[in-house]
Amino acid sequence: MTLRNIIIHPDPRLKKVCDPVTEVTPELRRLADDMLQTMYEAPGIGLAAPQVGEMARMLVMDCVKEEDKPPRPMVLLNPEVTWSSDETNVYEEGCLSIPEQYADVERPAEVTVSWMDLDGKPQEEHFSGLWATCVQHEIDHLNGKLFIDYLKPLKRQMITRKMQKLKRERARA
Ligand code: K1U
Ligand code: ZN
Repeated sequence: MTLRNIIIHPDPRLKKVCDPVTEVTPELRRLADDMLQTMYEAPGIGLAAPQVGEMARMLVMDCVKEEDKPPRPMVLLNPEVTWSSDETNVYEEGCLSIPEQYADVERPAEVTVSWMDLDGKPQEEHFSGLWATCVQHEIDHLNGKLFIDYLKPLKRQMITRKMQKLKRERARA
């Protein structure tokens, strides 16, 4: 397994709509392993393929926070929200592509998501709580959308400028 570099906003790859996965290849399985390892190491609770520069509709997540519970690594290919609740939830979101910036985002509190697994089989599951927030945040990444796109323009610009500064500093180091 290889740790992948996480792309930092602003970057055109984070604004693109990703391509559907048509075949589960050994390379795709390797990417899934790499993404899970990269997510756990960050640490994070989710990661979408475009965040590591791969423009495929694939995400990984594990929202188990309790240390006494077993981890639940999930890999979702071509995920789609098939139902969302009218009830909404506000969660202070972060993003591994926008380090150390957090903001409240309102989303449906519960969603049903269908996807293909790494065996090529269709799956469907109902998500609530942090899992629902995370899966929606990750599906947004596959559609070129970031959590800051839900914020007022001024706040979004402020965060973008901070990230431009961070990238300049990292390039110099
Ligand atoms: O997609 C990403 O950038 C990952 C992101 C997912 C996410 C966080 C919060 C709400 C929705 C989606 C992260 O994992 S940011 C890091 C984070 O939230 C976290 C890190 C360690 C422990 C617990 C949470
Ligand atoms: Zn993110």
